[in-house]
Amino acid sequence: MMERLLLVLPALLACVSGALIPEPEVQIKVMEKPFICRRKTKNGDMLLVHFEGFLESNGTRFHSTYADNNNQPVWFTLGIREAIKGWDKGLKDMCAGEKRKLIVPPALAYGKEGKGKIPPESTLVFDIHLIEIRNGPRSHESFQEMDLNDDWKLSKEEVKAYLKVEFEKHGSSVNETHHEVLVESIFEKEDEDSDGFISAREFTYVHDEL
Ligand SMILES: *[C@@H]1O[C@H](CO)[C@@H](O)[C@H](O)[C@H]1NC(C)=O
Ligand SMILES: *[C@@H]1O[C@H](CO)[C@@H](O)[C@H](O)[C@H]1NC(C)=O
Ligand SMILES: [Ca+2]
Ligand SMILES: [Ca+2]
Repeated sequence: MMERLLLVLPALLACVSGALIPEPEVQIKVMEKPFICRRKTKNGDMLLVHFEGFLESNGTRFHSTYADNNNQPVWFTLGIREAIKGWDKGLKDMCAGEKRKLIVPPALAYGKEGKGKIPPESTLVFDIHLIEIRNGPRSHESFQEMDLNDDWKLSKEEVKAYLKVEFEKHGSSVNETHHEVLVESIFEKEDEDSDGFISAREFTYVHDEL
């Protein structure tokens, strides 16, 4: 009986304190919104962003993609804790071309430890310009794009055709042998029931790497 109680106690406490202590929030200010918004960001999307990050305490800039990254924006996948929690919370429902200012409390940034130029318990301010949104590799849209004959499963030919286009998009030359090997290794991992196709379920299922 006591053991059981000990097991549920933490859950109960979490409920109670959750009700009393408000979750830390990201403050979002929309600075600029484009006229046309074809789609808004959602978890799993890949976002190309320019950004500058400042310490709220004294305004020191700790990073800028303009100044510190040769003016190159960076890719970031939304909703998978790739950067700080504050970004996952603060960059949803955003349009390409939109500019936002995020004010991120330490609990959603680098917390008690801090990181590099960022001291412990720092509130951070980000100016973020979203340049482009792309479907993440596991999105529904990516699957439909790859499934050329709409039978809700991906054949090796379909995966190969997709890789070819992706490689060409990024300016890499296409090496047939290399692609065969790549496709085989993808199927080894993703085709769980080994029927020679990647089903929609097998595709969407997120493996440990995320
Ligand atoms: C701002 O604060 C950081 C961290 O405490 C410190 O390293 C930096 O020297 C400060 N800059 C100015 C201009 O006061
Ligand atoms: C293609 O890739 C394979 C293995 O990755 C490599 O051995 C071969 O030399 C490559 N061929 C060309 C033409 O680049
Ligand atoms: Ca298919
Ligand atoms: Ca399968």
